[in-house]
Amino acid sequence: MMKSCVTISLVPTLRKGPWIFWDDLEVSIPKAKRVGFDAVELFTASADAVDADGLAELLATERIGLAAVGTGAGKVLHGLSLTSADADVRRQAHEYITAMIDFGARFGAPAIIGSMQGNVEKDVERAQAFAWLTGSLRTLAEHAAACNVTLIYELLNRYETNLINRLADGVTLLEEAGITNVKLLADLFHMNIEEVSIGDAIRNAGGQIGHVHFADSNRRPVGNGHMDIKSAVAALGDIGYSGYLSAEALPWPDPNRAAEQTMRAFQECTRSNSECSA
Ligand code: LER
Ligand code: MN
Repeated sequence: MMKSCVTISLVPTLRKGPWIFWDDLEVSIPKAKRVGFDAVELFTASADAVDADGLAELLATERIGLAAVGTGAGKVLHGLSLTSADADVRRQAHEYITAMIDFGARFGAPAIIGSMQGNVEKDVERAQAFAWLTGSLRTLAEHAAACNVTLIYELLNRYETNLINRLADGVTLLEEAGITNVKLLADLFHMNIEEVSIGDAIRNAGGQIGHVHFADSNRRPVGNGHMDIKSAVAALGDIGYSGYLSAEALPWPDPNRAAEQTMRAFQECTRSNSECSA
């Protein structure tokens, strides 16, 4: 059975970003629970920006899970990337993600590598950028395995990375490099831009999918765009996906209504694919 999740960003300087809740954890975690979510996904400035003991207490009190932790702030706030031409930046990116893996692992939550994968930078050979990327994914995945969590690698659209953009290329990348303990993140917003068929892409990636970002074509909460969410969720059903549909979407028209709309869409789509009209 698929599970519901909602994102919380604790980085006020990124207000325009695609995260539903923005308040302190003391406010947003109880709100997420009230709306009915199974879990929250956190986007934080760094691993030490959150009081882990306080978070543990809140999650236990509200009886809600931590589904995943994002690492994108490493790039957007701190300028780090696993494929930077600068070896020191790559090393810091590695350390930053390692700390996020450790932070999430305390809660059984995997870390997500999205923006931190970076780009093939000017004057860097494409093969070199991929060697850095796969080398890092391998080492970070081994560290994650030692912490009993997987590592999540997210395919982003072409306006965010020039590495790879489609699920099938993610599957090939991991297979060819022989990397294990990494699952792919299917972000429906990115997929809407890059995939020929969202349903086919999901079915072909199958068990390699470990997390889903649940958003509509315009990145608003599902039901506010032209995404054929029914066929996307049907494809996830076909592959037996039992992970999270995590609302990484714009808080439109406001966080509370965005959360409620997401929950309505989630319930309709997972109750019975044939009834899904979101
Ligand atoms: C991160 O999950 C993502 O989807 C990127 O587009 C960052 O905004
Ligand atoms: Mn995403």
